[in-house]
Amino acid sequence: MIAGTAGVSSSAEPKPKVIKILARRFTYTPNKITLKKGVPVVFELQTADVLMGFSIPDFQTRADIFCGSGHETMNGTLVVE
Ligand SMILES: [Cu+2]
Repeated sequence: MIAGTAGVSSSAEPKPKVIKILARRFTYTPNKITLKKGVPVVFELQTADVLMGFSIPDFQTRADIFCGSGHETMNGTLVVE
């Protein structure tokens, strides 16, 4: 019933920008991400080898999983402009 969506405006809310991040021991790709202030984002995380922890302190996002020796050097930069 596609006609049922006719009244929905696609510009009412900004569509979340999907950011794909690939993690592997001991790097993130990309490891620098630039976002625009006010634009919602969805982080899509994928791991190439082992389970990983992920944390963005400023977003109060954190999942701790120790992935091995070298874990401490796994980091990247998130820029909001
Ligand atoms: Cu790690």
